[in-house]
Amino acid sequence: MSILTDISENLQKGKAKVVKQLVQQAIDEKIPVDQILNEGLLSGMSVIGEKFKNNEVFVPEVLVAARAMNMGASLLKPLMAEAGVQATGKVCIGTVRGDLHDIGKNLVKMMMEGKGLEVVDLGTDVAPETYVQTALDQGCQVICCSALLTTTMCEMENVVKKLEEAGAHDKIKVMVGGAPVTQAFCDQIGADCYTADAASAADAAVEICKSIA
Ligand code: B1M
Repeated sequence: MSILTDISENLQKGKAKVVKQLVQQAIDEKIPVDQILNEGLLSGMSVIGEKFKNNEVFVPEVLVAARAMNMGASLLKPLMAEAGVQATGKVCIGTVRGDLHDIGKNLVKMMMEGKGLEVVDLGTDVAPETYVQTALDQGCQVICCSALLTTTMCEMENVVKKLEEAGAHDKIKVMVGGAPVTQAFCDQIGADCYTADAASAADAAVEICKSIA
């Protein structure tokens, strides 16, 4: 069994310590970071996602898998940051109000830091005014909103509205993403950028920061 399959399978079993050890071993074996992430950690998480959807596993199993995912990903983070150059811009990121899912948000953050962006992490369940106030106070060029629930993605529109009320939408842009979010939804709410995955989100944020600077 390849080490990446091993990471994926142990993640599905929620064996966080083993996942961490295997990720370290993969790093030592010089396996590219994006491969460890995509073929090891994310592949395991997507199996759990499908099983959760089909009621084959339940919340506790998903939680331990998510913990294993975060432990493995924490080892990759500094390596991604190492590859990055000097700060290419500053963004704030969070999961929208009412939504506690943070795995995707953490991945986006990790990818952005890997691209040399300074990232202010607001965590989960973030109110629209918190995004906007943070961006204004801390000089962020981009507000990044993640949502995983169809019932919470509407909060993204409130972020855009708050930014407009503050008269700052010309200087600060809003990026949106997460499983239920689409380009059509992004256009509908007047957000500035949608990307489907974390790596594209990081590339897009760098481009936006460059265009604003
Ligand atoms: Co929840 N959950 N969950 N959950 N959960 C989903 C999202 C769900 C689709 C499962 C299902 O029923 N099939 C479903 C939502 C259905 C819907 O809205 N229509 C659901 C539900 C219903 C719920 C609860 C309501 C369950 C309950 O309590 N009955 C509850 C809600 C709690 C709350 O938030 N208020 C809940 C709870 C949980 C756990 C706590 C158990 C756990 C979260 C743990 C954590 O995050 N720390 C959890 C999990 C893990 C999932 C699934 C299984 C996996 C989500 C995930 O992390 N995916 C999910 C099922 C699934 O997706 N198949 C599910 C991996 C992650 C890397 O993907 O976040 O999409 P994602 O990020 C991607 C891209 O979307 C993109 O980059 C990432 C990778 O490249 N991206 C961005 C993300 N943010 C971006 C921002 C960007 C750009 C790209 O720009 C700013």
